Amino acid sequence: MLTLNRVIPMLAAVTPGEGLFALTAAARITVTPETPELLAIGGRLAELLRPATGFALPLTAGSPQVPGDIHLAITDADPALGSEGYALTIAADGITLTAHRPAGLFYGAQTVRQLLPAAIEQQSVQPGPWEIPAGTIRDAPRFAWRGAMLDVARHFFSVLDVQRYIDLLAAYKLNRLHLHLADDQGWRIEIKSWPNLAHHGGSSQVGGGRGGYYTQAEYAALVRYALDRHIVIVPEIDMPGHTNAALAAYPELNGDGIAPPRYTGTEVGFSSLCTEKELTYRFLDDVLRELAALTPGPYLHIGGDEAAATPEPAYIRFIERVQAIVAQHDKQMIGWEEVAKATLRPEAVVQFWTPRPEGYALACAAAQDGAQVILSPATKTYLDMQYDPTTPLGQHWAGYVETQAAYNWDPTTFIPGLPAANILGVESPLWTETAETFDDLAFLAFPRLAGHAEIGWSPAEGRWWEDYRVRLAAHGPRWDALGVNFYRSPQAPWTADPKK
Ligand code: TNX
Repeated sequence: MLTLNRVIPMLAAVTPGEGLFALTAAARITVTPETPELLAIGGRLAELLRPATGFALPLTAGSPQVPGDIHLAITDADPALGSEGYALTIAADGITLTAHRPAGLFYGAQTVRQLLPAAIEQQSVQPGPWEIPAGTIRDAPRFAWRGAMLDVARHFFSVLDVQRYIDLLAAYKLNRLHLHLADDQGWRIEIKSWPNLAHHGGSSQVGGGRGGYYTQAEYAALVRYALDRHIVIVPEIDMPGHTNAALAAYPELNGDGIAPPRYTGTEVGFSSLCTEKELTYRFLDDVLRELAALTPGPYLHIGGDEAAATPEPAYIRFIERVQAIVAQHDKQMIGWEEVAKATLRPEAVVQFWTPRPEGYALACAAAQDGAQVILSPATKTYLDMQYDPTTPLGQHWAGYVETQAAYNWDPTTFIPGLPAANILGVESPLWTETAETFDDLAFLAFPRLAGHAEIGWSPAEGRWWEDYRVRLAAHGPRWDALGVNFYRSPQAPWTADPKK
């Protein structure tokens, strides 16, 4: 079925045209101006389209467009497209993609990919034809923050697994990957000044497996890989609670100076850094300095959730000291909603997760301090919630979250009294107490994450479930082609036809 109404996230504006564009063996991908960044974006589009088409799709710079080409250009003509928007003209004689900034071209290329039949995702040559109906598209995101969080602490995931997840996020125009790098069960990032964090703290995980950690070189490569796909990695070291792995590695961080055993269960709220020792703040200064040096993005996430083992006055003093350390390293602090118990600096970002009166109050208190709020309501965005009582993975402390429930909500009306101006965007956390393999991650994330991507990108007007579920179903063959182990929710009319 030839239609422009097949893209997730839903396009902001579409005007159908006459006829169609057919990608043929003669097509080239051209870019102007000739910069390494644009050549990289054009090159990535060519790499996506070559395996299934079998076409050469040579990349050329600066050359005038020949009929049949896909042309990518940065222009000043339409600054209203902003830093991530793009315009796309699809006509019988070619495709023209323009944007104000490179990120827009990257997202426009994802749209071209999705407008082609699902068979474009296959890794072997398919028959085609490779047609897109003519029309014009103008598309830009609603929210600046369109994120996913991956918990690599409860279970460790390899660099390759994280890269694969990044590729899927990029296909849905997400732009932040928050990595939950430390928790009770494991510490996952090499810190050179405190090496036992990774060596000992990294050697456990839920259920007692080997765990693991990223060397700084591996982590830097992940940051680069994500940036090449216009995704900023946001590192989180959770504190003062969720710290058993660090406390096991360095006994002096404990109030009593005695290291606890490593922890492989799934309870929360029992551990705390000693907030009264100066050593704790020297330790955090070292950790955050090394992390800041690995982080080109502006944010450091310090967790701050579920600190049940830290008395509240001590917790508040702790958060206020840590936010000063983050600022000394020229970063903006992000914390889970509990950090709003402290007086926050105006550049702070608060991540809402508890859809209960306390959570709403903390989000509103944060906004009153001038903070921006990321919405991660557990009842909608927690990818570790079971879809229904029969789901073999996940938990249900926030309820069951089926595909429609995950999709049917709006960030600006979700928290009563939170001004829209304080909403930075949406993020979908994937906690991994029950997820051990990439297939487990994929099953919990898809299809719900696609709906969250649409909530973060698409205009609220015109977005509705009955239309979405049909578009969603057409992504099933794409995920099949990519080997993504998605959940075939009974709520969407899945099809197996890769021509769709
Ligand atoms: C709550 S959400 C947590 C995590 C758990 C998750 C499981 C949040 C800030 N804390 O420690 O992994 O629930 O759903």
